[in-house]
This record gives sequence, C-alpha cells and structure tokens, in this order.
Amino acid sequence: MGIPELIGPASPARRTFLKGSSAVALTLTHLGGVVSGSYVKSVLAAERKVAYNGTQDLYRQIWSWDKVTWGSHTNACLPGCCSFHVYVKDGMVWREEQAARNPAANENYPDYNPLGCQKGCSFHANLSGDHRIKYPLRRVGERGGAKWERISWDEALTDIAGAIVDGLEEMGSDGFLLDPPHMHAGTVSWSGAQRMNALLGGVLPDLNVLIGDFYKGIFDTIGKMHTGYSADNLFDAELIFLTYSNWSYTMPAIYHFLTEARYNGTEIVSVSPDYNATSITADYHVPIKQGCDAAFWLSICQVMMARGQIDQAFIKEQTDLPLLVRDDNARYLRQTDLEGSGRDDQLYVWDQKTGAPAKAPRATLAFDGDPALEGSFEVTLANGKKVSVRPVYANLKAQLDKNCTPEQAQRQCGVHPSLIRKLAQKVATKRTCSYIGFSSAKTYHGDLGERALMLAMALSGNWGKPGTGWNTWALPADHIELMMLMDKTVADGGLEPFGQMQQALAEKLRAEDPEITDELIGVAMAQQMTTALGMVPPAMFFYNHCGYQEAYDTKAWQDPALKKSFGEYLKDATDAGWWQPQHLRPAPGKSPRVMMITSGNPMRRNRSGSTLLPKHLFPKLKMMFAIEPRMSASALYCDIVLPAAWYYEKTDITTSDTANPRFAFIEKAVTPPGECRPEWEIYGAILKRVGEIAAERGLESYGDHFGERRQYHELWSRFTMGGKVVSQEQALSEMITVAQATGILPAGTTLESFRKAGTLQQVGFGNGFMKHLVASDYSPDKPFFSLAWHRDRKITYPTYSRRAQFYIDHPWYIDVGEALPVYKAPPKIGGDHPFVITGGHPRHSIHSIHHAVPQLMRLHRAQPVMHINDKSAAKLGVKDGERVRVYNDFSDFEIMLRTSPTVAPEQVIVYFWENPQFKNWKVYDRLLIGQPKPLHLAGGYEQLRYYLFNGSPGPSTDRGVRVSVEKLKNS
Ligand code: MD1
Repeated sequence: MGIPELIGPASPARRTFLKGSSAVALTLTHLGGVVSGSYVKSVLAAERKVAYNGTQDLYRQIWSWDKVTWGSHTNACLPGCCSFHVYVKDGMVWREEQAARNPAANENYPDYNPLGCQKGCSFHANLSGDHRIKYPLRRVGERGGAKWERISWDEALTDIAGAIVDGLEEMGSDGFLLDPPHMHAGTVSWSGAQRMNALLGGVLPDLNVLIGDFYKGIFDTIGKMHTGYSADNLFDAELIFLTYSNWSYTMPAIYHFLTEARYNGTEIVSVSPDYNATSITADYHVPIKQGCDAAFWLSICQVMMARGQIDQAFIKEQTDLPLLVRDDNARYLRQTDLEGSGRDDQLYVWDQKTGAPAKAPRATLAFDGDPALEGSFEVTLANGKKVSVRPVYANLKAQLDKNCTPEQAQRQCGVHPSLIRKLAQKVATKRTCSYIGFSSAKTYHGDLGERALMLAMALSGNWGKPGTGWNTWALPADHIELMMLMDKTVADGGLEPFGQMQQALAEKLRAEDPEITDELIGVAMAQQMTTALGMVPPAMFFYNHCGYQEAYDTKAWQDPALKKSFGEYLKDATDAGWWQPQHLRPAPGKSPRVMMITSGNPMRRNRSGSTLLPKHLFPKLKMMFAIEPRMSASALYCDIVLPAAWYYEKTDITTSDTANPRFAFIEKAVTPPGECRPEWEIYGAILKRVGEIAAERGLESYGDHFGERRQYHELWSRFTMGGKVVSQEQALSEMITVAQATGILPAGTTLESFRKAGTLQQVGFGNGFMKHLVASDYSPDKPFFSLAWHRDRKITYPTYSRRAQFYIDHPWYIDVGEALPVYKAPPKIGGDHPFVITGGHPRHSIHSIHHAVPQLMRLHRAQPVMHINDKSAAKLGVKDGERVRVYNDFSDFEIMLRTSPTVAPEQVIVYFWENPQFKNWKVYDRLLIGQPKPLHLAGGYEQLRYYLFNGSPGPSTDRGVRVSVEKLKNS
C-alpha cells in the first residue's frame, strides 16, 4: 500500500443499524452506481452494518476505506499509464479515481492531469461482473457449445501440459502456437507469455502487424515506424492535423492538450469521412472519401511545389528528393552504374557547385555541395553508355502537376480545391504536427496516404523540431523484451550475453559496411530477437494455416495494378529469399497442435477470424486453452479456460508510451476471487507440469525449428531463471531491475521505491533499438518529439538511400506504379457493394473489456449498433433503432442502426463489439476479410525487411471493405 495518508477515517464512532429500513434500501439503491452491487445486497440482507444518521452518513460511508492503493489499467490503451487511487473496503474494490499526480514538463506547458477516463473510473465493476471466471473450466460437449465443468488446477494443468508434450512430440516446436498476447494482462504477463513461447520454441504471429497497427507507409519512407511525441508537444504546434482518428473517443485522457493548444492560436484540422466527435471542435473538417487520403496530401504537395513554398534546405539534406534517377530504367543512378563496381546502394546527387554527379554521403546527411532539385543531366556509365538522369524532385513535380492538382484531387477524394489551397498555404508556413490514427494502418492503400502526408511534412520541413512530427507508437521496452529472453537474473549476469551479442553483431556488420549506423545495428539485433521469440508475419500464417487463401487470392479484391495473386507473389518473394523458413512457420507439412490464448481475443480481433478459424485452424488443434479473467468470445471456444487475476488483483506496472512518458504502479489491492492466479505463475506451472509429464513418459527432449533439441526438464528452471523468479512480484521486481539498468527508469528504482512513488516518469528510451528509432534525446522536463538526431546531428535514416525516401526503386514498386507516392482508388474488397464500412475504437470500451460494465452500458444502447447517414437510411427504408442485415460477397451479420447526419452518405461505421453480443454470435468482423496488400511482400531492399512489429503485409486492412445493407423483415 503506497499512500497511507489517503486512507479514510475509520468506521464512524456512532453506529446505528437500521435493519431492512426502506429509507436505507432506497438510498443504497441510488448509490448503486458508485457502491458495488454486492455491498448494497449485503446491507439489505442485514449482513452488514451501516452507520446511519441521515443520508449524509451513507455518502460518508462510501468515502471511508480500509485502504487506498495505486492502480492503473494495462488494457492496451494508448497512451495509458493513467495513475489511479483504488479504494478498498471489506476486501472489495468499490471505486477508483484519477490520482492526478502528473506534473507538467515545465512551467511553459500544461500538465497531464487528471489522466484517466470513464473506462478507468468504472473498471472495478468488471472485477465482480457475471462474466468473471473464477475457477478452471473444462469444456463439456462441442467446442463453442458454451457448456463447462469446474475442474481443479491440477486437472487443468495436467490436460494442458499433456497436450503440449503430445504436440511437441508430433510436430516439434511448431506444434505450439501462442496467439499473440496484447498488453491487457499487464507488463509482467506480456513478457511472461512470450518468454514461455520462446523457451518452448513455439510460433507467435506478430501482434502489431496482426491487429493492424503497423504503418507501412511511414516504414517505407524513413525505414522505421516507431516515432512519436509527448502530448504536450502539441502545445508547440501552430497547426495540428488529426487524420484517421477521433481523439474525443480514443484519447479522452490527453484530449485537453488539443484544446489547450488552441489558446496559442493553434488551428486544428480533422481529416475524416464522417463529421466525427472530434471534427465538431476542429477549426476545419476535411470531408475525405474513405481510403483516398493520398489524393488530398499529394495535391497539398502539388500546390506547395507550384508556389515554390518549400523548405529546400531540409529536403536537400534529409530526403532522397535530390537523388538522381535514370530516365532509361527508372532506377537510381548507382556506383555500380558509374564505376562498374562498388556499392549498389551508393547513390548520387547532381552537385550544382561542380556541375557533376557527386556521391550522396551514406555515413552522414551533411553534404557540402549544393544538390540540384530540378533539371535533366547527362552522365556516362562505366560501359560508355550515355544516359539522362533527373533528381527525384523533378520527376515528382512532373507527376504531381500531371495528376494531382486540387481539381483532380477533388474528383478523387471529394475535398474542395479551395480548402486544399488554403490548407497548403498553412502547412507551408506553420509549424505543423500530425496525428495519424491507427485506422490508416488498417486501410489497404493507407501506406500511400502516409507517404503522401510525410511528403507534405518534408516539403515544409515539419519534423525533428518542437511542435512537429506524427505519432504512431514508441515505447521504452528493453525491460520487457529482455525479460522475454534473459537466462539469468541481472544479479547473476543475465544482461551480459546481450551486451556481448550486440558487440559481436556490431563488429560483424561494421566489417561489412563501415558506414553502418547504430540504428541499423539495433535493427539487426531486433531481427535476431524476432527469430528467438518465434515471431512470424501473420498474413503468411493466416494464408498457410488458417484458411485465408481463397480470400487473399481473390484478384477482384486487390489493387488491379497487381498482376498476380497474393499466393503467387508470396511464392516469388520466398523464392527470392526475402522470406525465410523462420518467417513461414509452422513449416510446410506441420500444424500447430496446441494454442494458448492469453490476453487476446482472436475470435474477435482477427478479421474474418470468427468465420475462418473454427473451420480451418481449430480442427487442427488438439488443445486450445485461454487464460482469462472473463469469458471472452475466444475463451468460449476453448477446451480449457484458466482463471486469471485482473487489475488491482496482482502487482504490476504499466508501459510508458511517447504520448504519456510515465509508468504507473498497480498494487495488489484485493485478493483475486475464487482460484484466479497471476499469469506469470500460470505459465510457470504449465511448464513445470510439462517437464513432469515428459519425465513420466520417459521423454528427455524434442526437436525445435532450428534443428536443435530442447530439454523438457529445463523448461521450468529456465523460465524462472533458476527458481529465482517464480512469483508475479519476483518477476516485476526483476523487470524493474532491468528497467533501471537499461536507463528506462531512474537508477536505483526498486519494486518498493516504485510502489511508494506510485508513478514514475521514464528517464530514457533504454539502450535497445527503440532509442535509435525515436532518434531524439529524452528529457523529463521538456516535451518530446522524434527524429531530432537526423535533423540536428545529421545521422542517416535506416533506409536504402540512407535518407527519408520518397522514391522506392524496388522493381515491384516500379512495376505496380508505387515507386513514388501516388493516389490509387481503393479496391472493392468484399465485392461491388454501395457502402464502405469503417470502424474505430469505441467511446465506451477499450477493446472488448468494458462492454459489460453497467455504468457504461447506460451511456449507450447496450447492444451493437451501426452508424449510418440518416438520408442513406431513409433511402433504404430503415429507421433509427431498426435492425438490418449487412452483407458482402464474403459473409454477413445483423445489427441495429443508429442514424446520424454526421456519417458520410456512402459510409457505415461499426465500433468494437464482441461476438456474443450479436445474434448467433455473428460478429461484424466476420466480413472484414483484412486483405493484405501483396506489394508488402517485397524485400531485399534495406527498409523492406521484417522484424518484430514491423515490415510485413497486414492481414487487417478492414477499413473500407464494401458492404450492402438491407432492412430485416421482422426488425
Ligand atoms: P485484443 O483485445 O488484444 O484481442 O485486440 C486488440 C485489438 O482490438 C487492437 S489493439 C486493434 S488495434 C484492432 N483494432 C480493430 C479495429 O479497429 N477494428 C476491427 N474491426 N478490429 C480490430 N481488431 C484489432 P480484446 O478484444 O479486448 O481482447 C483482449 C482479451 O484480453 C483479456 N484480458 C486479460 N487477459 C488476461 N489473461 N489477464 C488480464 O489481466 C486481462 N485483461 C484483459 C480480455 O478479457 C479480452 O478477452
């Protein structure tokens, strides 16, 4: 307990017990929103005494506590890390409220208080809801039949471990599948699940790519996507673009920074097809057609370039826009072209000082010549051939003038040319900051939109300085990642092998390329780690193992410029060696036999998962089990469900993110109900039993995907670092030790000092690759923004050209016409249907867990709804509150309509809901398909490479899927 001074007064001196009084009953019932239901029941049943001297005593009663502890919620919310006070009485959490202890960076900026939203403020109701799982359960009857028997932990562990041993014996380590956990279960659990998988050698589809949070366009442009800024950086912006996002729904805890920025005269532009809840308070709403953002941004660029309103110095130094491209083959001019030997990735600019081609430096962005941006030049190649070359800028300008004027853009994206010209003027002259919402990463051509937006930011010099940039997500994560892989505790030298490995790798890579950067070495380390964790690109896993072939290979649902199907491109890319066996697991001929679900909900989150997984993946599984605090849509399909402790029932910390760079402590405020256990201890118990069962069967080892043998008896001792990290608190303590050793938390931080502090500001991004990716010094007393090292220290970018790269001369990109950012009409995924479906994270829930909270259900219709334009609904003959069938060529579902003029005429919106909330559990995701873009299989080019959370096709492009809507006969 960290904050004893906040404990309320002890029981009131005067106790009057009013047995069964109707006055008490009435008042307590009215307090039901803040006092837990079971408390009210126990008073009414006369089991509990209440002091009563009038209604004021009842209110006093709810302000008197046995203890107040620190709490927060690790429900994969961004930015998260909202520190709460949790109020406990009689062993139950009654309420929580924001601790509001988040100081401003310095006196020139607003503070972060109160930090926390309605979901956090009502979380306690989840702990005792009907959906809570308290005991191990075993399926009775069919999978998904929702019939259970209660079993002991011993029986459950024996069944699960037995199946794991069977799977490992039959398939080797490919027999174990970890459905990628999200952060919901907490930082310790998140590490623990992946640690368990790494030890078993199992397969782990990449979470970030799977859920659709990988921003491919940003990655293509600067060679990385993990960038961001702290929320107070917005205070330095003069112009803020919110695109693909709806902050008043998804960022309530930091929304105030937007309104505070406006006191400075900052203008806010909301780019969105619907006039969403954030557009209402913006200065400009850009009503864009869904998925057509590239047209808008390219015409902004066209206007800026035509007016000459560009930051020449910035683009010459930081970007590839001055690099020379050959007219004859559309490829960069290379050293191998000019000299007949040398580096393929040594590229050139035309130096106006010397009137000759000059090598674009690869070791630094600094260049003392003056690169041309326009013009055509003749160069003689090593073979004597003369070719003409032009800077990327010249080609880009010609392309934009031809295809991307505001009038053309209006036809493509629906935005009026006068608005485009007005906003182009602002971008060119103002300190501009963007927030690119996660829906961009879930849109088929979202990458083109991102590349186009970044081009506008480059032309205006809007990154790497205060009040600029864009946000994806970046977090200091060394402590989490190392806890997945460390063999020993820090005290026993557990960090040393990583230092040695990093050094060895750096020496090897520097020998191959003396100009390699620390950032690229970090990426190479991350690639090693990815393989060690068994992480695989999810689109290929879905394609090969989960029945997605037919959907992905439907050419009509792909960009028409693609000549082949997804499967054919995958084959070509694999033959080229871009995808290796470690990426394509389970190996051909092998199948997973056991799937562990912990802190994830694949039946809801995998697009079309509820249609395809039960048909294609589940039959291959001899055991699927979930570790869950509540009965989720996926747990409902499992063979065994293990009860997990939830927030306030286990000690943990949250994970800091750029937007809110601090960590919150979560205390074990109450004992978990029934037989719930923290996940770390569950993983350990499973591995222990695996070892025991193997020994009983006389088995020593099994084969892994590296061709090595793994010893059964070592699994538990390695998981627990030699028996030293067995409990949740031991694991957290070790994680905090790593965090302070790697420069993420203040030196000397311990479990106890953190518990006392309740919340701690990060001190840095650690020593790992994240530090290089964000590429800026972090200081707790200043707002944070990314990419300053590139701008100020001239450190190169981790791309093929070593610059921010708008021209990708990979043959596949050239072939499909995406070498430069271009506008392409969205493909008709799902068929030729009149509406595009969009979605987003809902106002009243973070992912699926708050849907059942009574206080929140009172704020919405307590059942799934689809938002539709009122005139569109009228044309269909449907009214608000009526039910419709939504369908496309792939699947269908039924839902209630909610009409609103704020929705675009051709759009329908469904925010998150969970499967059992739909008739026959037919969740809306079942027709979303998640068509990956085959171009994203391209590799063999510096930034077109895979490592954890990055660099592979997203099986999650659900925004903009086509649907039809029809009134249900008996609606
Ligand atoms: P996930 O959340 O993790 O399965 O899905 C995450 C996902 O929703 C995200 S982050 C994105 S970006 C994505 N967005 C998205 C979209 O915008 N549109 C559409 N159509 N689809 C989308 N799909 C994904 P979810 O569903 O909340 O399930 C998490 C499960 O974790 C459980 N849980 C816990 N489990 C354990 N063991 N311990 C805990 O402490 C704990 N807390 C929560 C939770 O009950 C739920 O079933």
